[in-house]
Amino acid sequence: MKNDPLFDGLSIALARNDLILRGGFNFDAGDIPPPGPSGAPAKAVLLIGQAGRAPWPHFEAWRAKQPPGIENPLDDWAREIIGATAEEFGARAVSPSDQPYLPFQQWAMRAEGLKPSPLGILMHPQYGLWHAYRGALLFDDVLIFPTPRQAIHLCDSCVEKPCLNACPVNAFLDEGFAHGACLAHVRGSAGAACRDSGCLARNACPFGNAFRYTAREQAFHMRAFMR
Ligand code: B12
Ligand code: SF4
Ligand code: SF4
Repeated sequence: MKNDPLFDGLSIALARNDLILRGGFNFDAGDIPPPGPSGAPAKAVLLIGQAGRAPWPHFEAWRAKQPPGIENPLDDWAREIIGATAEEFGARAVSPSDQPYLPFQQWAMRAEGLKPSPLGILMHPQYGLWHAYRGALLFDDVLIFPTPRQAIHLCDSCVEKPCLNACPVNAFLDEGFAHGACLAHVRGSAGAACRDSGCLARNACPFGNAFRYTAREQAFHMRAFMR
């Protein structure tokens, strides 16, 4: 996406906060797209997110200037930055926390050819499990995207799957994530390791080490999850 002036401009604007473009696509006839900036169904979506811990210091600097007690500071920070970027580039911004929830992971699978790990988090060939989506831009016009490629799915060649042996309550079941069992453990007296430095299963994955979030950032996400 590097050669297109729109994508270049967006990348430069987002780089001020170490956020990155995470690919996109034009909606097709089988989709029910959310509204674009005009209010008519959007024609294209472009995902914005983070690879590893890079945006965290920007967020912390922003947060230090806010009044205490904000309920969802990371969402507010991302909405502020991505909202301003949308305005500058004629798009409508949406957030992964907007309700009803938008299908961010399905969009990401289409945009970047990623597949889910056994944990539910999408596996990235370079970032491993250490990446997230902070927003998306919806456009009224179709955009020209590079031909999408299926990314290498590292979980396919990971024989021992250490992620599946690391959770003290075996929260990763064939039926899906055992949210209640995880929550009870993380909130309980035995859950200090998950609480203080992040999900043991996510941390057991050997890939994307250079992108691993700091313990402080992981504890922040865990506190939000525990509420
Ligand atoms: C609700 C939600 C949850 C619920 C899931 C409840 C449930 N059983 O559905 C709970 C609270 C359990 C959850 C937890 C986590 N989540 Co969550 N969650 C969401 C949210 C806000 C909505 C999901 C949804 O319903 N979407 C609507 C449907 C229609 O869209 P979809 O693309 O088809 O949804 C897919 C996901 O729901 C996925 N899924 C279903 N169950 C679970 C459970 C987990 C743990 C994950 C990661 C995915 C997942 O399967 C769907 C099919 O592809 C999304 C953001 C979003 N808008 O999608 C983030 C999102 C899926 N979560 C994310 C993450 C990282 C997590 C956590 C790992 C960390 C965290 N943020 O706390 C934790 C896991 C807790 C832990 N022990 O570490 C990321 C995943 C990023 C990635 N790299 O893939 C997302 C995309 C948010 C983001 N900002 O990037 N989450
Ligand atoms: S430990 Fe293996 S199976 Fe689990 S997420 Fe990492 S690569 Fe995938
Ligand atoms: S946070 Fe802890 S209890 Fe929850 S899924 Fe991860 S390892 Fe299991």
